[in-house]
Amino acid sequence: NKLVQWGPAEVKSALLEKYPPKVGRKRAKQIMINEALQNETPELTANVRTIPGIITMRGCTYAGCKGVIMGPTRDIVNLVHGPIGCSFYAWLTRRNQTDAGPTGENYMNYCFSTDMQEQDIIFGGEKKLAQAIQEAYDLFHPKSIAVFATCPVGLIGDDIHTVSKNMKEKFGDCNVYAFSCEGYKGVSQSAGHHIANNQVFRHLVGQNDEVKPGKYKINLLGEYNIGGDGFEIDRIFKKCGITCISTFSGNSTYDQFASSHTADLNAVMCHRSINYVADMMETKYGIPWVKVNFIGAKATAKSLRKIAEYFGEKELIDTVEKVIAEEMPGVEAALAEITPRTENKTVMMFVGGSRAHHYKELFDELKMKTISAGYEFGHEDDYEGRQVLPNIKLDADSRNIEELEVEPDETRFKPRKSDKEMKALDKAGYKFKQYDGLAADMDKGTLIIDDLNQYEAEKLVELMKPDLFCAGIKEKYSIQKLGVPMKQLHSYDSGGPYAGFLGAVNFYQEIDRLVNSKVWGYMKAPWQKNPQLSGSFAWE
Ligand code: CFN
Ligand code: HCA
Repeated sequence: NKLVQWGPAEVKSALLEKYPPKVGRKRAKQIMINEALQNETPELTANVRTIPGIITMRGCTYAGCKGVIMGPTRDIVNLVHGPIGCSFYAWLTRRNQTDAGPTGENYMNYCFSTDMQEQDIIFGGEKKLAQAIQEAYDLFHPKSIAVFATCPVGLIGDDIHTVSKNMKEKFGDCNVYAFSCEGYKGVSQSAGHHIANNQVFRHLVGQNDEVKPGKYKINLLGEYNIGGDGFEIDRIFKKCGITCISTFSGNSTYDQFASSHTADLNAVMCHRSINYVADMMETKYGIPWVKVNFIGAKATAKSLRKIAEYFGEKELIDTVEKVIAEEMPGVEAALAEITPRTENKTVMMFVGGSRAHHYKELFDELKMKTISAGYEFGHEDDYEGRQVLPNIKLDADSRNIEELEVEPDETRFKPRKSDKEMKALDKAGYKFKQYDGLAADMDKGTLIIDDLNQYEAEKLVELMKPDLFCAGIKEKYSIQKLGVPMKQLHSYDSGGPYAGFLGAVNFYQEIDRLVNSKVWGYMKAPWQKNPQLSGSFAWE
């Protein structure tokens, strides 16, 4: 076992060995050997620009805005102003599912684009954009059209906001607005989440005051219905008698966003992508938010209890307990059957801004060991588990949100602050929100790596030989070629759902099949394993 020979410090130096000194010094700050002890926690740098030349796993700002936040909404026409490739890239590749029923509108299957050409870059694309908005309106008469900027739009300066505003006024019955989410902005897709959140809050939230029927009203924030996760969570909510007014944004509709301010509580699943909306709704409408996680059966039970506890009504608390008691035996039976085959297997996870943490719950349930993990674009709070609340200034009438889209300078931080440090910050007047972060959940001596790149991924696998590697499509085949099974935790390959109780069982079964498959033993041809012929070439 290589792990015995290679301690985390040796692995870290081996990862950095080949870099030029300056690059090595920068990357060293993003690779942390976890101490899992307060006061001893070393520092980690996150949310900083990827060094040019490095093949990052990250995506762009446009992907974070159009693909991630707005993509899963089914009855808004999402029109991309840019070259066709940008639209094609974000066209259902994320596997966000929807159910429009027999009569509901669903534009998710369409790929709307202005198909920008060289002449638009030279002469400007605003007229073409207005024409495309008109065409979409004439064809579908949607409630809403959202326009997304791609890199060239920002470079030539097309005023997408004025074009959208003019079209909105012209139509009268269709809300048109735009997102300045040019791909190059910020350091990752994270900036795109922020830009999307601000515009969703400005143009959608609070548009419909009609109070929906139902008890225990919540919004589920940061759930995108990948592989049908949201359907399983909806099933559980229904069973518990919890009314979900709006999901941001899995299987969502324009009207759900518009009336989301009528909910009593925001349950935040992916904090990284949607915390801005949660904070703005708390500031403007006084709706508090709690962090939840429906990945993992135990985490699901814990999250349901957290929601019930917020409402504090015996009826809900009892129903939630009854649902947990009904669902858990199936989960436990599956685990009893599967864990003897998965116990002590090792896994690495490098995904986005929350899944590397959320999925650790499922691997814990399978008794597998997460030996290295990290985010592509997580911020300090995603590692640390503590958010310093922003000082948001909201103008209630004009919905002016002070721009918060600025990316920070390089920040180094301790993923867990000591009590002493916390007290000092408290004294200085900082307000905090506390939830679980990745670092606190990782074992001592594990490697936490931010913005892992292709070179390091392959090196890491070579050195530590995990039983399973989890990341995205760009990593999939290079890892499999190294003879290690690979599970995509973005698109779930073609699987899912993995959320909730039924999703957890589904996940256990798939991981069992992956890590216990015999196929990996055939990676080396018999003559590579046991060379029987030795000889020399004639010219030697
Ligand atoms: S569905 Fe979410 S859970 S929204 Fe975010 S941070 Fe991406 S698209 Mo890929 S799978 Fe990933 Fe998270 Fe939140 Fe998905 S871990 S990278 S931007 N993500
Ligand atoms: C994105 C979307 C993505 C990509 C996934 C992957 C997703 O960042 O543009 O690399 O496999 O989940 O679809 O994160």
